[in-house]
Amino acid sequence: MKKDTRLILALDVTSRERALSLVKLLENYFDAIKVGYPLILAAGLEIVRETSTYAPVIADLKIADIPNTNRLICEAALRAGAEGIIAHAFPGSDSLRACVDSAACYGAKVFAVTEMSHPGAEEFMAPLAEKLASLAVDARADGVVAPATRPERIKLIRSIVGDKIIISPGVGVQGGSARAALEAGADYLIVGRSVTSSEDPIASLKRIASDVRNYR
Ligand code: BMP
Repeated sequence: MKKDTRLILALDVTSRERALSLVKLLENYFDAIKVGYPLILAAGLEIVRETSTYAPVIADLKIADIPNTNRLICEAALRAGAEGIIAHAFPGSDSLRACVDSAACYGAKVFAVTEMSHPGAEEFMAPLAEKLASLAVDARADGVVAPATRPERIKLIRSIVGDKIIISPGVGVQGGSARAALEAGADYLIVGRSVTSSEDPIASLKRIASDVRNYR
């Protein structure tokens, strides 16, 4: 995954046509596409392959099951062309390792969720986030997901994961700032609705891209 724009487009739309028109329109302005349940359930897993012709696709299935089921889910997404997988760390090291092992067979990356970006994540996830980040390191995940809405937590998680890739959602609609997340140590920002729901998606994405450029 190139690190050029440092932006990952969260393609949370619910039609194949809208998804493909957005990625065609915006393809020069992001480094990867994140496809999750809203689009896969609406358009089918084949949408992973279709969108992967524009940029590497991270399948955000937030996989959280026993190791064997995790492996089966990963293999389905990887066979469909995903180059990255998002898995939860909380089911434990054996479950996360099943994802890492499956991804390794396809040369793909695994990102483990540490603390999510929404307010409710403070109830259960935040108190465990440091342990989840360590677990991601021990399981040899390639990277972690950490909240742009709480840059101080990105900083803390960076101190635990070293040079692993940090991808950070929560910029824009959820209130996070691109600059603060990058300063705290995020490698990539995940941006969704502030672009996909915008009347002018190119202008919106360019605005965020210029925040990223100014940060450098
Ligand atoms: P938006 O920019 O529209 O808020 O979208 C953020 C994207 O990142 C969504 O796809 C959401 O599911 C995902 N996400 C998140 O917002 N917080 C997390 O902690 C983890 C996520 O994957």
